[in-house]
Amino acid sequence: MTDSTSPALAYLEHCRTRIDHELAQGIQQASVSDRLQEAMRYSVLGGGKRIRPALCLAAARAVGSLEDAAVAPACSLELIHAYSLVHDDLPAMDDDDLRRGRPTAHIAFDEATAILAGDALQTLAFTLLADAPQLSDTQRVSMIAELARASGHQGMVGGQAIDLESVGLALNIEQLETMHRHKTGALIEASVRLGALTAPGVSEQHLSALSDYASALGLAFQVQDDLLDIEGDTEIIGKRQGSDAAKAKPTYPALLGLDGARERLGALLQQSKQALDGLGEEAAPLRAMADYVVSRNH
Ligand code: GRG
Repeated sequence: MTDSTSPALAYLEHCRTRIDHELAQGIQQASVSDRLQEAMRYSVLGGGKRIRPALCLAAARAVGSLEDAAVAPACSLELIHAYSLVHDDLPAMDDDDLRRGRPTAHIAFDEATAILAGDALQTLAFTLLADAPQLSDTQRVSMIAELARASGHQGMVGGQAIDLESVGLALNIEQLETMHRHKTGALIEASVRLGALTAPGVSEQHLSALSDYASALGLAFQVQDDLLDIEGDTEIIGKRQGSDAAKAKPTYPALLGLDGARERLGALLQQSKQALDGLGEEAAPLRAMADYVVSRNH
C-alpha cells in the first residue's frame, strides 16, 4: 500500500469499528434457527474491507450530517453486499469454494442454509433502515426505495443477470460498462447517496455531484478488480476460483489491453474526484476513498 491509501485505511478501520458492532447486534436479534444465525454471522463478520459503509459514512460527513445518522444505512449496505457475495458464490452462480480466504458459506454450512442466510441478510438490511432511530419517516422511505432500486432488478441483480447472459459472448466496452454499472456500480452509488440523504435538506446539486463521484468510482472499482485478477491469475481472461474456460468473462484488460485499462482507471479517478470540486474539506474522506479504491491490493 502506498502513502495515498493510508488515510483511507485509517478511515476504513474507523468504519469497521463503528459498524461491525451494530451488524453483530442486528444479526443477534432472536432468530428461530441458531444455524441460520451462525451462517449470517459467518458471512458478514468474517472479513471484508467495508468499502460501502465507509463511502456511506464519508458522504454523510461531506454533507454535514452526524455520523450516527449514517450507521444504519451503512450497515444495510454491507448486509446487501454480504448477501450478494453468498449467493454469487453458490454452485448455480460462480461456484466458488473460497471467499475472503475462508470456505464460502455453502461449503462451511450447506447450500440451502447459504441461500437462506443470503435471503435473511437481504431482508435484515431493509429492517435496519425501516427501524433507523436517527432518521425521519421521509428519509427512511427514500433510503429504502433507493436501496431496493440499486440492489434489485434495476441494479445489482439485473447486472448479475446480464453477466450470466453474456458468458461466452464478445461484449464491447459499452456493454461491459453497462453490466458493471448495474452489477457493482449501483450499490456503490447507493452507498454514497444514502449517506448524503442523512442530511434532511441535502441539495439536488450536492446529490448530483455525489452521484457523479460514485458512478465514476464504481467503474474504477471494477477496473482495479480486473487488474488485481490479472496479478492473481496472470491470465487476461479468467476468474479467481473454480476457473473454467467456458465461463470466461470479458474484462477491461481483455478489451483495452493492460495500458488501456490503467489509463481508463486514471481517467475514472480524475472524473470521480473532480465531481467533488464543489464540496469542501469535509469531503476529504471521500477523496481518500477514491485513492484507495484505485490503489488497493485486494
Ligand atoms: C448474486 C444477487 C447476486 C448478485 C451478485 C456483486 C455481485 C452480484 C457479485 C459479486 C461477485 C464479485 C466478486 C464481483 C466483483 C466485484 C466485487 C463486488 C468484489 C467484492 O467486493 P469487495 O472487494 O469485497 O468490496 P469485500 O470482501 O472487501 O467486502
